[in-house]
Amino acid sequence: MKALKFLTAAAVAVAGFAGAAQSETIKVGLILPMTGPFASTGRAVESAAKLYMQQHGNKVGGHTIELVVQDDTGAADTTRRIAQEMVVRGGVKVLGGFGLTPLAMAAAPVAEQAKVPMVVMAAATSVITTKSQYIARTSFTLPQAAVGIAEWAPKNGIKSVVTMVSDYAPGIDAEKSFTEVFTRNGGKVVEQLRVPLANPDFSPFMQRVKDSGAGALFIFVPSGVGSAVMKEFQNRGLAEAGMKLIGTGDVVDDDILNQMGPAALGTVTSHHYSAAHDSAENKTFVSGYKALTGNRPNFMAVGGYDGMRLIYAAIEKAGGKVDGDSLIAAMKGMSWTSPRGPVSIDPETRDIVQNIYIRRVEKQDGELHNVEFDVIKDVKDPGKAKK
Ligand code: VNL
Repeated sequence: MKALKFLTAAAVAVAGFAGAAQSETIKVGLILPMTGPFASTGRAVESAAKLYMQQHGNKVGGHTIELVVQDDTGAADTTRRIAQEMVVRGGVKVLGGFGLTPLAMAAAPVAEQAKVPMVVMAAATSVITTKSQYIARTSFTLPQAAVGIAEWAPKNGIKSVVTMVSDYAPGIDAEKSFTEVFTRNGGKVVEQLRVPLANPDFSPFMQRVKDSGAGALFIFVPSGVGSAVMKEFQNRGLAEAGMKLIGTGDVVDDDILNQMGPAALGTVTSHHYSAAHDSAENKTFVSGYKALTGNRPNFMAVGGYDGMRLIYAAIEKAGGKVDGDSLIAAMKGMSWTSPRGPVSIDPETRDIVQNIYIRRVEKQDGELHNVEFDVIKDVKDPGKAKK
């Protein structure tokens, strides 16, 4: 042991003489909604990032990683102020987190001006990664997730749909891309409803859905809100009226799915992550996350876990350099096996390329799960092609 330590020290000294970068403490600053209505997203991303560090240690490429987490409470002006403080005074080398689209948009100019990489681990509107050359994403985009169910539904007896989305950027992304692909495949969208993001009351909207006589409701609500949707879907007797429930996977969040009860059974969604995904990597992830938090990881958690992985791998690949240009260059084209399946960072858009799975809520071993039954492989964000 002593000899080994001596050797390591000697190796570092030689590397130093050869002009290699000095060993540094690299601060990674996560900005997340840790309180407020979207605190579940902040907690999921933070826990998963910590799990990644627990499993992989805090030494990368000769450097020491230090994680700093700050709460923006879900307020965009706070996100921007924290981002500024972190890079100007806090010595943060990489920004991460970003629970919702308006929060990511507020921080983007800071990343751009400071030339600091910004890893979006949760927010999912297509346009975010176009706001700075320093942004990469490990979550997903709504167009990416929505296309799967938009293709599946018309082939499986669903011909007419009412769409219901939260009235802000990712909801509009989901509504547009679902409608476009569903219609192109012979489906008909009979009504488009937009529900306020803050304190939504779903009951009058559900009544309109019921009265529409459509075959299914397509829904997007952000992570954490699905239980309220399920409750109203049940209260208004929509399932009894023959209405199917489809959507992106945000509505059947794995961390709260079990509490949704029988109303959630049979819901078919398309998404990039299910806690029930059958792979060795996912089993390790799920059991580690459960041991750390007592709960199942959801799709927000996998975004945080892979976000840390991307940062670690970039630091390693950049060969000791820790400036923003070297790190973002290292992230481009990076590929790995995530708990969700194979993923890569598109070198042109810096957005994640990943499988989108079609899943149905089923009861297995007394618990509700999003059981994957079909897959569309290596999906790039379809939202980018049109811009
Ligand atoms: C966003 C998109 C947020 C999908 C979400 O949950 C979500 C966003 C907080 O981009 O604001 O599930």
